[in-house]
Amino acid sequence: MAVLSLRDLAEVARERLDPAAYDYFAGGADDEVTLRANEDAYGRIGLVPRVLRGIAERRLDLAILGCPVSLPVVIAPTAFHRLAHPDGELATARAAAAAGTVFISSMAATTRIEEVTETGATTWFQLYVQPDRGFTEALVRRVETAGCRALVITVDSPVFGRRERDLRNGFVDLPEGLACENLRELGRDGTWGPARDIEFVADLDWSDIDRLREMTDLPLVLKGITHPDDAQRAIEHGAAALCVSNHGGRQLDTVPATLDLLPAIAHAVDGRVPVLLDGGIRRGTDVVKACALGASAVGIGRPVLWGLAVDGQRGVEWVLEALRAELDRALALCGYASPGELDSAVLRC
Ligand code: FNR
Ligand code: LAC
Repeated sequence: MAVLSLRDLAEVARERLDPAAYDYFAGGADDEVTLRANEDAYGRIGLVPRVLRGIAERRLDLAILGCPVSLPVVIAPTAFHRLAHPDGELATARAAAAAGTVFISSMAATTRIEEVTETGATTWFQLYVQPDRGFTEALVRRVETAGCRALVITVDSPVFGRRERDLRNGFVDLPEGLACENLRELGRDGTWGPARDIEFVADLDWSDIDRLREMTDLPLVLKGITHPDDAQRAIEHGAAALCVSNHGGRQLDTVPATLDLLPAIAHAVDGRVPVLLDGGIRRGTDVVKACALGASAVGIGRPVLWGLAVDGQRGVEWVLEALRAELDRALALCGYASPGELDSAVLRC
């Protein structure tokens, strides 16, 4: 099959991957209502182009939290890249560097953060605050030293979502030989100890964000904001950016599509900090719609895993270049010169 789109690529990845790994990557929580809603939301909004504007060239580049990116698409944090391809997060990071965008490493990465940043990719680190506060602080120091440029705190996971595909497949842990490499501690003898399990912390509250704010000078991105009041509080507690996310439909099911949540959050934020969005981005026109509703940039999760599964670094580069070409074409057809110029005038809801 000729692979022309991100959706084609997902089909090929499904054929290549072990079925349980595929389901872990593809699946969502409970009835997967949110999982479907994220993608479907883009089909419900129309684009109304403007004509004869003489836009010969488009500019897709911008800076987010001081990090230059060549397009408004970053790599959302996803776990276990070595389950998709032996090169794992190294391949993803190299693809991000080649395309000129940010790689957000998951705390549940199967490659140490130090090896990821050595690729030269602009890297942000996604953190699940752990109940062992000493461990959390040591990890923050580690990612600072490794050269990460921002800390992305995932706040939508006080407990773990229930993924019935995984329960059915008996997918409860990583296969032999793979581990969450950022959850090891360096022993006195200079060797890395065993990897801990990630714990989900139900008593996390805003004071934990304050503590992190005091702990580090890295910009904090709060990921998993869905309510405008929480967006407001996040800014009051020092967030440098927000990510509107429902975790790709993997945590609380029936949360609305992120595209539908975005306008109220953009309104509450009122330009004070950049707003990112992830969930269901599969086309350049999706990026146009998210930017028109107030996102500075979007994150992609599963498409990166499909690119990795099909062709490692080259597969991820293909995903980013396909989105770049689609976004550029969509902007030209809409009559806009850059994503930053888009507003709701281009939409028909
Ligand atoms: C995720 N996501 C995620 N988020 C996070 O903060 N830490 C993590 O470790 C993971 N792990 C993870 C694994 C897999 C397999 C998926 C699919 C997702 C959520 C991710 O960052 C993002 O919010 C969604 O993936 C965005 O939706 P799309 O692009 O996959 O539709
Ligand atoms: C997931 C976790 C690891 O969504 O965030 O699978």
